[in-house]
Amino acid sequence: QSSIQEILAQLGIKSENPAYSTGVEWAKIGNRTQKTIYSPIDDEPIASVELATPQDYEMIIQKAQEAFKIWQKIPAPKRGEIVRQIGDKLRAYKEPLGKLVTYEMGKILQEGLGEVQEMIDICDFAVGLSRQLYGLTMHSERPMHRMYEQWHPLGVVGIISAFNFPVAVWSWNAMIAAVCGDVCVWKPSEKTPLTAIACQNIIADVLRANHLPEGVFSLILGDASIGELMSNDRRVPLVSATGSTRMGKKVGEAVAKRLGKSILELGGNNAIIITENANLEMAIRAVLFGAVGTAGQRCTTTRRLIVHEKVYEEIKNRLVKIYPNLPIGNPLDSKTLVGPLIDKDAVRNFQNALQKVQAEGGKLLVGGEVIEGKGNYVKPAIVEAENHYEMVQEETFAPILYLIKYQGNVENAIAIQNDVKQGLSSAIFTTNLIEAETFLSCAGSDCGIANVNIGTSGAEIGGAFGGEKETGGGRESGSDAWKAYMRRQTNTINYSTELPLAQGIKFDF
Ligand code: UN1
Repeated sequence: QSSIQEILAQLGIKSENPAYSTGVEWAKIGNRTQKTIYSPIDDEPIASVELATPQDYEMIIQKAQEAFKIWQKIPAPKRGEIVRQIGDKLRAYKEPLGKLVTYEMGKILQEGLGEVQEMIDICDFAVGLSRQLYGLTMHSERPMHRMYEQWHPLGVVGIISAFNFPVAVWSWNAMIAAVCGDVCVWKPSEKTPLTAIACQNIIADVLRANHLPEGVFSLILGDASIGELMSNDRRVPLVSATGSTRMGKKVGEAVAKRLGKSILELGGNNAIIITENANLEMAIRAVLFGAVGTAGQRCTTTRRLIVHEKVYEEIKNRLVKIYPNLPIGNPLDSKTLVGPLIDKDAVRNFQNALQKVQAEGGKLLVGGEVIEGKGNYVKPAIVEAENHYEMVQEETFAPILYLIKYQGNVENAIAIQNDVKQGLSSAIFTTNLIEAETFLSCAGSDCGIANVNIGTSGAEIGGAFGGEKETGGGRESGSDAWKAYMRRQTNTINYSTELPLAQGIKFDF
């Protein structure tokens, strides 16, 4: 078991000499506020970082703009080659980086490593994509005219990421943006700057080896004020933000005010429907990973369980039996399945939500205790509730599962599942074709992700990731999500010696 100091050293982070971003040329100026990062595992300090000032921001944006001039002209497949090298480096650093994710964020090591695997996978995806940034050709209505579209890079892309996936979500944005010819400025969560510095170090190495300016990928550690600067900055044509709906509304509003583009990946209130035709073994396993995995801190976490009355008691009894035996503890221990929450605020939010939902009539079936001692450990809770309760309508970023009973046909379950403000992920467990297809139909789930016999969390990078309603509507990662990182240009070329007008308009003089 390597110590945190060894891991930091492997990733080029000097903990004894707090650095804003080790290895980044523009990190060496000014007096900045220092922030110590404590591990949610044991409340021990890991390292300190310095937070950026508005002057740092200014310098970084200027460097990014300069880098864009170079980067946009490099052919896309050659940009893909740089991303390939980043993917290789991530493979080499998977172990220490995955461990640092666990130390800093608290998710179990399997998930820390899984997160780095997502980064490696998106690199592979982006490398292939770098040769497939296809535009269409159309048939012109005019003779001897050619019409087609091409996709050009946008410029500087601002990425605001959350603590819960401190590195993977950035990579979905950054690697796709990079092959598209954009340069990225990344503002990670203030709670998880160290993993971000580790990534920046890895990337800086690759850029240096290829004689490229580091401004192609920049990192800025700061608080919400930096996100605000970015959102209001016309030099940042696209801001991609992951986090709470409250934060997303602020970013979205500021970006929209200047008619910029945004990709918003905000809160979820994800449900699993279990019908009377479900394979209950599979359903239970999916519920466990979805509800208590990552200690309930994924945007795709299963927050509501909508169960048919015929199987309700069985599901409830089985879960209530399993929950007290969940291995909660140090996320580095291979037997642990539930690690700590990110910080004391998260623990308080967990307690408050449980208190409020009980005041509304919710019945706490199991869990809900805070584990005394070091670290931010809680016992995942199940609450029997009704969908309209205020707390059930909210996303509490903690392991609370609301158990909701439905009667009659699957349409009733779907109506409950859709009756929230958020629209990220959803799932149904059924072996009945009609129920499954109804759930996936236009009259079914209103979420960006809808699964059959798979839980709500743990999406693959190959699909477009994101959701509807207050989840923000953005799509990241796979499929054709890349199009949001580019601007489309329609080109019509006349190779005749006439000048015919479209729509047959005559305009002779
Ligand atoms: C997030 O929680 O912000 O689908 C992203 C999942 C992961 C990503 C979650 N692939 O659970």
